[in-house]
Amino acid sequence: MPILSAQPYDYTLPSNSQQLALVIIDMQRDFLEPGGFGDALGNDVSRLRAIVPALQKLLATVRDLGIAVIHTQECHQPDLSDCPPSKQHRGGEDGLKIGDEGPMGRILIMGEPGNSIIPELTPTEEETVLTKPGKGAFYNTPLEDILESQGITHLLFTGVTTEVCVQSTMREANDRGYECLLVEDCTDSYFPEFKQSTIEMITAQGAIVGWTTDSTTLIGSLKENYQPAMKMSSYSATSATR
Ligand code: C5J
Repeated sequence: MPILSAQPYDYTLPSNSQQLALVIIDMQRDFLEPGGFGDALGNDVSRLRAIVPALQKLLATVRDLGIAVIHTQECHQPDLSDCPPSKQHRGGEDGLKIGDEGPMGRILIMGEPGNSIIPELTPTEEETVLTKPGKGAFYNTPLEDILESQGITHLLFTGVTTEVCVQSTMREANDRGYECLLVEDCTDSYFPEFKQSTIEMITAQGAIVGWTTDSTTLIGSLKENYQPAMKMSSYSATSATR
């Protein structure tokens, strides 16, 4: 089994890359751009952009190797039927609430401009895009069925924000038996100290929730241990449809 240098100790990658998935949590305009949900809650959204180049490099490697990619988007139905009042009414007293009209459309509503994934990480047609009403990506979504049907056992976590949706999803995955690895320079928080605390909580007590590493180490190990996916030539792609 391929071994990856990680904290609190080495992480064992699966021997077959098809058992692995990159999970990109909520890299949507709502959290990274002014006028979205993150901004409405009073956060400095600009600091989250720093992870984009590292995440782009990791995504490119994962795509080359044919590893599964799952993008999530935190959002609600336009009629808010999947948004409990307890969630809708939270936030600062003056700021926009979920469902209110903002500069990028209705806040945190499915299909609105602010809800789209940032252009640098636009999903391909083969990748899974999962809309989720909760902070954790397993709550009220088909994620577990999707992973089970594809035989995925190991999850690489990235995205925002580290201590909210990323950590919630990683804990849900850990309880379901997945081997979870957080990529430290591909996740961030509006609060640097919360990111650091999350890393410490996850890796404490012998990886009680999972492992962490950095994208350079991960990319090196993925390239060393897995073969690039076979790309269909235009000739065979055409002939396959005949
Ligand atoms: C938050 C998230 N912070 N994606 N959502 O409300 O972390």
